[in-house]
Amino acid sequence: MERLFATEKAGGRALYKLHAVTVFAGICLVLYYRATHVPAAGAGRAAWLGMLAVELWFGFYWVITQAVRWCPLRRRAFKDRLAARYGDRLPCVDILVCTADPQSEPPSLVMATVLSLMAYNYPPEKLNVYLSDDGGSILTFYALWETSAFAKRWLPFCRRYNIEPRSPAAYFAESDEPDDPRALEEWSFVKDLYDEMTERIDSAVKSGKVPEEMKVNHKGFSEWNTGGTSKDHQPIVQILIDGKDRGAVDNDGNVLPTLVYMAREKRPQYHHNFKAGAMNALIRVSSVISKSPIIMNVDCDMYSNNSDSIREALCFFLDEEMGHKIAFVQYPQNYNNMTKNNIYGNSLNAINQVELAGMDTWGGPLYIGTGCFHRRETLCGRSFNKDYKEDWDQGIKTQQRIDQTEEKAKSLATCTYEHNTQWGNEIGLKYGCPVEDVITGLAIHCRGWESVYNNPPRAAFVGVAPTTMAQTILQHKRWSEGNFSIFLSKYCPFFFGHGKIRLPHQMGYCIYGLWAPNSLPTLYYVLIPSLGLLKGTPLFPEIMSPWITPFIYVTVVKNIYSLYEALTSGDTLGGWWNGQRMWLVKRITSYLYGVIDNIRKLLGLSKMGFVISPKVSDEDESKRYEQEIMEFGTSSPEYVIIATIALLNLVCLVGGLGQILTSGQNMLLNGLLLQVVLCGLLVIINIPIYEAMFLRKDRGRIPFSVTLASVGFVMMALFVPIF
Ligand SMILES: *[C@@H]1O[C@H](CO)[C@@H](O)[C@H](O)[C@H]1NC(C)=O
Ligand SMILES: CC(=O)N[C@H]1CO[C@H](CO)[C@@H](O)[C@@H]1O
Repeated sequence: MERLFATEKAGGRALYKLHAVTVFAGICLVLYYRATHVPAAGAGRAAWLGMLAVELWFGFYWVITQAVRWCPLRRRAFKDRLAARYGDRLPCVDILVCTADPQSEPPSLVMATVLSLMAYNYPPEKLNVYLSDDGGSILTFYALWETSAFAKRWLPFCRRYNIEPRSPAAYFAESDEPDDPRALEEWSFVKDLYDEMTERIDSAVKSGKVPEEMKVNHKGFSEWNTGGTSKDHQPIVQILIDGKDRGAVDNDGNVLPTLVYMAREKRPQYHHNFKAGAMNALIRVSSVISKSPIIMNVDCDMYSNNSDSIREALCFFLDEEMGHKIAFVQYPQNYNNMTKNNIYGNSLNAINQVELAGMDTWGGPLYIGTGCFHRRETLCGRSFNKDYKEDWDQGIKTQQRIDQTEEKAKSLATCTYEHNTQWGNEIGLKYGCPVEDVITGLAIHCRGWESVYNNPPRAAFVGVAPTTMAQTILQHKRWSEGNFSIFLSKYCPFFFGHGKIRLPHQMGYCIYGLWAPNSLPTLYYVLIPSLGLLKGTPLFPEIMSPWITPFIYVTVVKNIYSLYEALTSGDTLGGWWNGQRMWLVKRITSYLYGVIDNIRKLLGLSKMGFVISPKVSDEDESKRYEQEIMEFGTSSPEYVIIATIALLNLVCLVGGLGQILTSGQNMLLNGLLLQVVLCGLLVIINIPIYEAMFLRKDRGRIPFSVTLASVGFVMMALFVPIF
């Protein structure tokens, strides 16, 4: 029988492996040189030993990253074959969306996402969309109510003209007016309806009030009469559209997908476990309303950019040969707010195109918490068993009264429901970690399942990238901190995965687990050689020494390869260069904070915090983002670190070169040349930082207080007797 998907090996692997072997040999030579040329006691001995330790770490981390580059896979789904074989006899799908609160995630943005999900090219009676509102806000409920009405227009419109993408916000922003006058009429009509709805939602959010007549006419709003707050309220479950109700049809008379609003109970005395808690409540609530065998989960700011994604995902689950092994199908995270040269290095291209595809070779990509299709059974703790047969027809067929269903669902969304159960541990998403998704995926892999990475040429899900420095640093702090805390916990992939998943798969997980500790060696490498240059202490081989070759070879080849990887993944040359700068910035800020917070936690000093990256930014900021000007603006400690490192390297370069030139000794230059090059590169890559400190006048510049503090730190560093 013809397969429903194809697996292809990425090309050029022999060449890649050859290159990797030579780089590895280079690393070994560098380490051998370091270990055998330690200077005698005195000046640079400690610094030299530090260099040895740092290069050992970098070498080790480089080896870890090879696991996913060794032989990446590409998957291709054949949805035509799926259609030919199954027609519309497809499983039901529950789509779970979580939103935090109407201030950081504007409801109109969330509703565009919800509409794109309702409009999937999929039998609507088999589609169920659930929105969890952790803000417990009447505004979000009101927005969803408006959406359920607008969907009656929007879904037929999508089908009639087969439009893409099916998020109205994205569609009307991207598409041109149709030429055909009849189509134009409907286009304008639907666009006006959408604009009016968005305006009503936005003004309700702005005033904080829902129109009075709405409140009296629809019983759902009475849930908010009890005077609860976002942190203290009863569970709320409202079925806005019941797909089993034959009366719920769109303007063309087609059934509508089920649409459910949920705000789980919140009480100040109970910990709510952030997004994982919301997801688990949704899994339970959906189990009494639709109980579909497939659960899809997506962030509220990530709309569907391809209405066939569900069908593509099913090609993997329903494949006769492999399907029974697959627990989840992960799509990449794509952004639509990228500037051309990607100033904050946020494209995730290398992760999307190379690393996740490389994980697929060894058992499957990580679960990244959005754009993912799961089997309900595996998410609820089932272990892999080759004899297990999934019942794809399962789903709820009984015709219970809607208010009875809602009552039952509410009882599953209370604060105390999970007490003395395995929820958050063996069942559902795991608690206690800021990247609950990764740890959940790891546990699924360790229960014997595989996962599949589907990265079609046309992005399936599109979200909003961080558009400021602060947001970027925050996002990476969360990721690096969370992954490092997994590494330090009993879930460390090397131990937890031992004997359950393959070694390269464990290594793939550790690429992210070890992001955070990279910060310390990187700090060392951008500080000590530069200071050595200023004080005339050589830390690299002399220019005429043959030992200089492996240093240059490893550095040059590694960077050429990273450039090649970036260009073939869709970055520009400028984007790669900006990515290198952000690589440095992230390592000396986000990752450093990730390490510090984990240490604090180990010492019992602080409880885990969770900060939501705001998705709204003011007009000035947006303009600078579009012009690719880095945004600072506030006096945060992380900017002090960035400014200090940049300034220190400038001082060391100028001072060091000055001494070399005035001393007139070629000897000195011979020994320090690599340090001049390293320090010089750091200065060049930091040019935008100097601009933000000294030249720019706009509000996004580095504040004077930060510059002042960094000058102070640089002075201190110059007087510390390290050498
Ligand atoms: C979304 O899909 C369209 C085709 O409808 C495609 O041209 C576009 O590149 C996709 N968006 C992203 C961000 O990839
Ligand atoms: C939050 C944000 O910056 N959104 C912007 C994303 O990009 C589109 C188009 O480029 C803008 O219209 C949004 O304002």
